[in-house]
Amino acid sequence: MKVLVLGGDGYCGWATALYLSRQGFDVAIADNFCRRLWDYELGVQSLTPIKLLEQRVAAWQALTGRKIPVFKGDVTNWHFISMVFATFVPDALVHFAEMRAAPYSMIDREHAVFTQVNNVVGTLNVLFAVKDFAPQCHLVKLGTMGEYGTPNIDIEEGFIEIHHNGRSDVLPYPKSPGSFYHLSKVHDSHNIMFCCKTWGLKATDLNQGVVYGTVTEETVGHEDLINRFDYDEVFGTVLNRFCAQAAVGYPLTVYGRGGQTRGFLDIRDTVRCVELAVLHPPAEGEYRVFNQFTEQFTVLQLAEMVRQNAVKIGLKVEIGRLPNPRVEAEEHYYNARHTKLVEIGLKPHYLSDSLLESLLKIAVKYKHRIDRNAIAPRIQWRKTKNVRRDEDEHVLAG
Ligand code: NAD
Ligand code: USQ
Repeated sequence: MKVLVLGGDGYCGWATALYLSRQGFDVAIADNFCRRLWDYELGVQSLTPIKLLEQRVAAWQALTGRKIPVFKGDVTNWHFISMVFATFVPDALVHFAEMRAAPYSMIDREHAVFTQVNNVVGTLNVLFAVKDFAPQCHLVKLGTMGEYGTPNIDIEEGFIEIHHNGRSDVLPYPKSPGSFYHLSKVHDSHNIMFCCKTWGLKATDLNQGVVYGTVTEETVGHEDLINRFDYDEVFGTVLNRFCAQAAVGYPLTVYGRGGQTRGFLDIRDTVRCVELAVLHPPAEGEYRVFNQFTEQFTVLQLAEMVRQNAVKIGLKVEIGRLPNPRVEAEEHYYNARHTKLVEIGLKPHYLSDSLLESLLKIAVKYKHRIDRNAIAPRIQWRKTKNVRRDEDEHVLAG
């Protein structure tokens, strides 16, 4: 089966492309490397040293004999994406190619507009490309648990039965996202659902929780295959950040009261969930949603787990408490259903002491690459003007 991985140079995309290739799928990658450009813009880099995509796919071919063709270009460019589809004609398409950092989307008007144009226009192009070039292709789209927000009722998998004035219907679950980025995913979901209904496309929206870890069976095979590990305030996600902070003795950055609860999963489960979705396609015209996470934690619980495991390997760790730069509930009800992927075969890797210890050891191994100035949160959700790091440094220098 031919699977096109859009965003295959990124954190989830690279791990997924290799995993699917090893499972025997014919994989191609498309990416425009904007993620690497955002590192330059923000003045940060992955904790782990990652190689150029050319080196990565060459190393994979040398190691396994499996070739992964690469298409370089922007999904928001119709000529590019239509050329990719006409050339590769995928049976399934895994769409990771979006700007995925909530803080980046909240920097200012320019970044909010960029995020929504990049994500919403990119996905619209993908939908038209499927319709025009590969109508049988199954679109597997990465959404986010953050589309739902934190309502005071149980969260269902995409749809909820509503009884109203004596009548009932099954309708999309209400959305209450918390950033311009999360909003872009809601807009995508509506567009995808509409195209399934109108054109008979088939799509799976994977509402993924926060991913942690960096190692998969494939990426440990050779140093040229190493995956990225973000720890900075913009692209770093909470558990990976806490591990990097522990490695350099930086007090763990718990925002606000720390009762924020989210769904989490190991990157090894991300790649398996995508495979399971690809292997079990929906019917023609069907738009379905899977909630893709394995466990839920509060931010404070994670900080405490990191602290305990860090102490075991001789690190001194304090839990810091920072004013929350975001506008979000800091203590709330959270109970999100996540059974559909388990029903089709997911066997979760739960967060364990051994996994935390190995993540901490990776962070310690590369701690010389950590810039402590990239850790503190500067981007504010509230109505203040955000100052970018380069401007900040300019102001300080002046
Ligand atoms: P990432 O930023 O590491 O990777 C995204 C990749 O897409 C990058 O290589 C980037 O260059 C590419 N890309 C972005 N816009 C593009 C465009 N217009 N044209 C071509 N390439 C483009 O992000 P990630 O962490 O791998 O996330 C992948 C997807 O999974 C995103 O859609 C994200 O919203 C979703 N997701 C991620 C997480 C997480 O914790 N990392 C959690 C839930 C959902
Ligand atoms: N948080 C802290 N301290 C930190 C970083 C984060 O307390 O140093 C808190 C945040 O305030 C938030 C929670 O941890 O309450 C999660 O933040 P995050 O940055 O780890 O994750 P988030 O911004 O939600 O975004 C990430 C990915 C995004 C994906 C999302 C899944 O970057 O692409 O969509 O996780 S979900 O959270 O389910 O929406």
